[in-house]
Amino acid sequence: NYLNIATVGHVKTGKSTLINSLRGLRATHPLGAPVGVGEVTTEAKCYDFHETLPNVKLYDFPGAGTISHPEENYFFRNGLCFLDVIIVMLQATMCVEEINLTRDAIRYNVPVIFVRSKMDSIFDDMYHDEKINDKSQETANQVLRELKEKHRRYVSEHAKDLLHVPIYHISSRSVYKIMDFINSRVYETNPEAAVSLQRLINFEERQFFEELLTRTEERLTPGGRRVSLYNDFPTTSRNET
Ligand SMILES: Nc1nc2c(ncn2[C@@H]2O[C@H](COP(=O)(O)OP(=O)(O)O)[C@@H](O)[C@H]2O)c(=O)[nH]1
Ligand SMILES: [Mg+2]
Repeated sequence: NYLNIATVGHVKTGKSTLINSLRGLRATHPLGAPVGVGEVTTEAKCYDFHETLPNVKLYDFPGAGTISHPEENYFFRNGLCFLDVIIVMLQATMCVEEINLTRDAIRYNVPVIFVRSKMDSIFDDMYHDEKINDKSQETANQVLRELKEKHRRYVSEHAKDLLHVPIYHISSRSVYKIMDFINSRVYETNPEAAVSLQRLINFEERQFFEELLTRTEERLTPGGRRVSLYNDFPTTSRNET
């Protein structure tokens, strides 16, 4: 009995990179998902998540087919019944495809999590465009609040029924650092190792993780114990968003 988590969304929204970063695998790793490639098939690829979660599988759904071609959306709809969590990767503005897809998923009773990735590069761009004066955690928190408010207003206006769907703004670069930390187990012998993680600009990686693992737990161990990956997750969050 497997728990199936899928990333879906337009091409280049960071779906494959998110899956790789959750697995702690670089794009060049033979078992990693190919990154930065135009997608031509409608076939989802399946990956193992983490050794402590052997029943959890990650599916990389290609953007083309699941999002752009209405007739091929049929394949996705058919696949929906075997998915347990869908991560819808958003761009700067949410399009009708993402809205329809999310409504489909909800209709099939599959929980959806919105994710906007690449926050590190969005943050960098804002700095270079002089929209922000520094790259501190406080400024990151302010940017997060503004983006979340913007998203809330947009959804209120265009898809009010989706207001309850959570959104997390993350950087897969940060997810890599966090997963490397967890997988190295360095913190068992060296508690100071967490300090370098504290210096990382946090977007909403921790909140995203918690959401993902809460969804995972609900399906894997209803009313049961917390999965071990969660316990290993270091407290890096300094943001109060
Ligand atoms: N800076 C930054 N780049 C990212 C991030 N996620 C993905 N990318 C880059 O965005 C491009 C597209 O990513 P990919 O995962 O292939 O997107 P996909 O088409 O949705 O699977 C690649 O060049 C990635 O290196 C991120 O969190 N931060
Ligand atoms: Mg991809």
